[in-house]
Amino acid sequence: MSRGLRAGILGGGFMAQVHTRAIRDNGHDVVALASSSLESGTRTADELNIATVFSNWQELIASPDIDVVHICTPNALHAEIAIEAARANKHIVCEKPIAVSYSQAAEMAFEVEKSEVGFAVPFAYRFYPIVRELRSRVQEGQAGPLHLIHGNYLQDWLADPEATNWRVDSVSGGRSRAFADIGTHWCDLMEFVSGDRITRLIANTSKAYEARGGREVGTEDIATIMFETQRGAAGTLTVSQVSLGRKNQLLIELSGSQASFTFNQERPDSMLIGGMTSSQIVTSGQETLSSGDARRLSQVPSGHPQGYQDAFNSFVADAYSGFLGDVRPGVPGLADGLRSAALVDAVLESAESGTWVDVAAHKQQNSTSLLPN
Ligand code: NAI
Ligand code: SOE
Repeated sequence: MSRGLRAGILGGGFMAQVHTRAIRDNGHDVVALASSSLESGTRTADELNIATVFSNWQELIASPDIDVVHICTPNALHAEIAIEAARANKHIVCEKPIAVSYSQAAEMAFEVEKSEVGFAVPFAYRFYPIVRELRSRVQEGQAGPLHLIHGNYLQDWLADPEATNWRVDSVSGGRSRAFADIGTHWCDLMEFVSGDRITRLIANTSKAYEARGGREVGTEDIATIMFETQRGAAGTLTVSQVSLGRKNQLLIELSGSQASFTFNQERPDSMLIGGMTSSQIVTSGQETLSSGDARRLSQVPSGHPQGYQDAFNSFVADAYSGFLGDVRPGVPGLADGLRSAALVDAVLESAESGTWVDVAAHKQQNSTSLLPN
């Protein structure tokens, strides 16, 4: 007999697969799926061995047999679905970005908080053991005060002018593409490991191509951002989905007075600690990880790499544990989704105005009247 929660998956693409594997890995059940049509949903459900298919997301949410709804649809649907799931009293795992504007995210947050259901957003890169190790060392002061934070998130899957996807369309994907799709991962991870926050930024966005597949492109391929943090670090971030040869290079470097710490998502089992007279590569493993939280997430013997799906499995383990009342550290939730939406709005506003934008002030201006103070 199952000991777990009963999950329903919305969407039938890449993330439907990743979420399904992670839920099952943790001993929970994937009981139903709904995608864009009954036909496509049935195809995916057959592939993933999911017993029940609903013809649309509304029917899945209404089912009394589901405890947790996983929102893996295109971005524009996230907020509307999450609001309905909260009203139906289901726990929610909502893909990033949680909404396509800060005001929409805030409206969703209000409904979720009112219903008191659990909510988690898969900023799954937080769940590599080495990320927790880096976080622990930086936050206990091994880098010293940080004076520079920089890095990039580079991909090339849209480098071909004919390549396209629903993310390119501002209606399905939202007004920001490269930054909302991947820049948000970088910002979440950087703020998570550093314990610092971006307070103001100036951004430039650009397109490699004006049209793709004969359709005008309304979203950016590239975002370059200069920022300042609460504790006074200077920062830069380059985001691109058109950088040939770069598949998923999320790279963060934190430079302080004592050391620099570097993490590269394409080599997630190690980090570089840079010093004046020598530098050190710290690899993941029970002997090398000093943080209890990092060791907790390390599931294989030293020398065996843990990858993206493992990180995602750990995310689901900790999110579900919270849904069941045992809250674990570092699970990205509603506040992190909202924070991310505020950054997207700030980047778009700065790119349009060409001026520095204060992220906190921006957030206040765009709050809806629905939000509690
Ligand atoms: P995808 O294009 O592979 O899949 C999207 C699915 O949604 C498709 O099966 C499509 O048929 C379905 N869909 C469209 N309209 C629908 C509707 N009305 N009702 C139900 N299903 C509908 O996209 P992918 O890569 O799976 O991305 C989904 C979401 O996950 C996005 O928001 C994306 O930002 C996020 N994502 C997050 C990642 C992470 O590491 N946290 C990694 C990849 C994507
Ligand atoms: C595509 O850019 C994508 O799948 C993003 O949507 C994910 O969030 C990122 O983790 C990997 O790339």
